[in-house]
Amino acid sequence: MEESNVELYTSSTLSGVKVSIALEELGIPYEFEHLDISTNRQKKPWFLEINLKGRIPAVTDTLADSTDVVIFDSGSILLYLAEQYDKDHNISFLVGSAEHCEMINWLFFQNAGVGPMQG
Ligand SMILES: N[C@@H](CCC(=O)N[C@@H](CS)C(=O)NCC(=O)O)C(=O)O
Repeated sequence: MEESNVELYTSSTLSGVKVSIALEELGIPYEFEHLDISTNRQKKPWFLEINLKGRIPAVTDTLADSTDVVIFDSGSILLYLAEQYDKDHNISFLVGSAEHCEMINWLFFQNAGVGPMQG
C-alpha cells in the first residue's frame, strides 16, 4: 500500500458512496468529512476552496513529490484512486488492456450519461 494522506468530503448520495466503496475496497486509510447537503454545507467558503463547484464528492491527497492535490467528480476520483493506489489491479485494469478500454467506456457512460439523467 502506498502512503496515503487522503481526505474524503462526501455525503450518502449515489455519487458520494461510490468513492467510499472504492476507498474501502482498496483498503486506503483516509479521513472523512461528512457534508450534509440538505444544510448546504457544500457551499461554505472553506469547501469552495476545495471544490469550486460546491458539490460532493471531493478528495484531497498528497502526491509522492509532496504536491497537494484536489480531485473532484466521482469518475475523476475513481480513476485517481485506481492509478495511485490500485497497483495490483484489484478494482481496475492495466492501462492499455482491452479490459481498461471497457472500464473507461462504462465509467464515462455512468458519469456522463446515466448519472446526470438521474439528477
Ligand atoms: N458528476 C458529479 C455529480 C456531483 C453532484 O451533483 N453531487 C451532488 C450530490 S450527488 C451535490 O453535491 N449536490 C449538492 C449541490 O449541487 O449543491 C459526480 O459524479 O461527482
